[in-house]
Amino acid sequence: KESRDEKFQRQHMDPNTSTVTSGYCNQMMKRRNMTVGRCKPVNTFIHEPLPDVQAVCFQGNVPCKNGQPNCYQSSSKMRITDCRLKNGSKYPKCDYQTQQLQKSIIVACEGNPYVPVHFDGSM
Ligand code: UM3
Repeated sequence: KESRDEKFQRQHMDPNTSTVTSGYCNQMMKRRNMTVGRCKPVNTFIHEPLPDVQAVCFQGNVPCKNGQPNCYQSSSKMRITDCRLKNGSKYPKCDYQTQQLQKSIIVACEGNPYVPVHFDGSM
């Protein structure tokens, strides 16, 4: 079975892409199985090495959106792509807007080793 950290990597890690095209989200949301059963409405891909993203678990502690205490904000801006379902897109035709950004990321971390398991947002 897929672990929570494997799921985070499937949904959020794409270290080897630096420049994205307009079709990036449609292709990647499908390829990473986020269009199975429903279209996941919002999802962020991170274009930085995995060790740099894992290190965020030891950076600035911030409260998570759901009130839990185990979220962390990256001290540096990271290259990310936000995928947002377009208005009017209806399953199974999941049509996404692709937006490339450089922002500080916020992730929730769990376990031993202490690793990212959820993407909480960016700022
Ligand atoms: N989400 C992103 N990026 C955002 C905001 C939300 O990927 O900027 C995702 C993370 C959550 C989901 O999925 O939306 C619901 O909040 P996850 O817990 O599997 O990472």
